[in-house]
Amino acid sequence: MEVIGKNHPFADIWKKVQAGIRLTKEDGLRLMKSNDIIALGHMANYVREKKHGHYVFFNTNRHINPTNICQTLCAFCAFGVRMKDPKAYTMSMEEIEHRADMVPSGVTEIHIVGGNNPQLKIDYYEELLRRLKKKLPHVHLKAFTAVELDHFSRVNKMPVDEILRRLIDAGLDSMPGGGAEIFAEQPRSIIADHKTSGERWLEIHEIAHKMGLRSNCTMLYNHIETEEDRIDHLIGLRDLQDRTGGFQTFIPLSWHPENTELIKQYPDLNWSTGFLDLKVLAVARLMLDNIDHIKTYWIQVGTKMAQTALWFGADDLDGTVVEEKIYHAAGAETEQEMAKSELIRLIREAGRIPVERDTLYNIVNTEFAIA
Ligand code: V47
Repeated sequence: MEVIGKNHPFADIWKKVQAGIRLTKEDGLRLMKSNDIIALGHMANYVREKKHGHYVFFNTNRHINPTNICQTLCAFCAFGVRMKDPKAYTMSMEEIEHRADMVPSGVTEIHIVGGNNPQLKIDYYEELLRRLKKKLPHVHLKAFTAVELDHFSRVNKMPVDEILRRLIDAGLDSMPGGGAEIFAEQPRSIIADHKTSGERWLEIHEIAHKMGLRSNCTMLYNHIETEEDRIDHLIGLRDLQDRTGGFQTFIPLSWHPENTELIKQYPDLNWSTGFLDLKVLAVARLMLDNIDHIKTYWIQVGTKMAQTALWFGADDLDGTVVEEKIYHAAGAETEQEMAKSELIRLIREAGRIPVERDTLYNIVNTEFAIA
């Protein structure tokens, strides 16, 4: 039986998807407002398999969060704290090097993000990258969100391109996708007042792409955003990708409420549901026709949803991780790390083929694919 027959409400959209015709804002809104999760999944999986067949990419990575001191203190976030908070920390160079010493062979990426700490100047971050590169010359350093780069630019009174040039010289290889949250001004001014605007976030990624860096992109959902805000956000990413081609992966991130100011202001908000997670993922896969990969982050959706996501548009499963702090500060009940063998098991049991990649999607290991 056909999932989307000629009388199905999405028959017109399904035709476009099969013909590779770009979906409009109105199409996106219809999809986002729908509860027909099977039809959404069917279309998203079609696109996902057309691009990547049965492959699921994963990488072996580590996270380092050098400081949790943050002057931006977004209401949705439970990670950043004030300087005088008893939980405040900033890693010394010795602590950073110690973490590098603990990195086993086989790790190909270190993901580095932290709070907007006003006391740390650009030389702290240059030194951090230099020390990591010296100890781990073959490991890719994916570091600093556009929001952090904007902060470095203000603290050091230097334009972002100069900040980026210095960080690239010190060992920066690419940028993660955090900090995008939701671009629409109204919800952004509530969940992330004082944060870099959506427009500026996009501008900084554009500068980075033009300087030859690849980056990722994200969207934070399940807070006070509307369905239209989500579609506008995806279209904002798609428009930039048309101009630069620099985004590698989109990662939908559901908001976790615990220990946040936002849940105090909006006590009716709640944890995301599996249904919403799959819907946002599938619609993103359908709208972002020019972004190659869609990542599911097991740390935040949980391993069971992450596995299911591999049939709803996701072709990438992040990652071995180790020492995740941002989501665990906000109540995530997932583990803080996963063995590579477990990642492979999850992918295989979903009937997909695991392929280990590096940050730039070069294939590191296909032994699993042919096992
Ligand atoms: O920007 C922070 C989100 C992001 C909360 O680029 C929260 O490969 C939910 O961007 N509830 C950081 N979300 C994580 C991130 C990321 C993760 C994995 C891979 C990549 C990549 C990027 O986490 C923040 C924000 O959007 N966040 N606090 C919270 N309470």
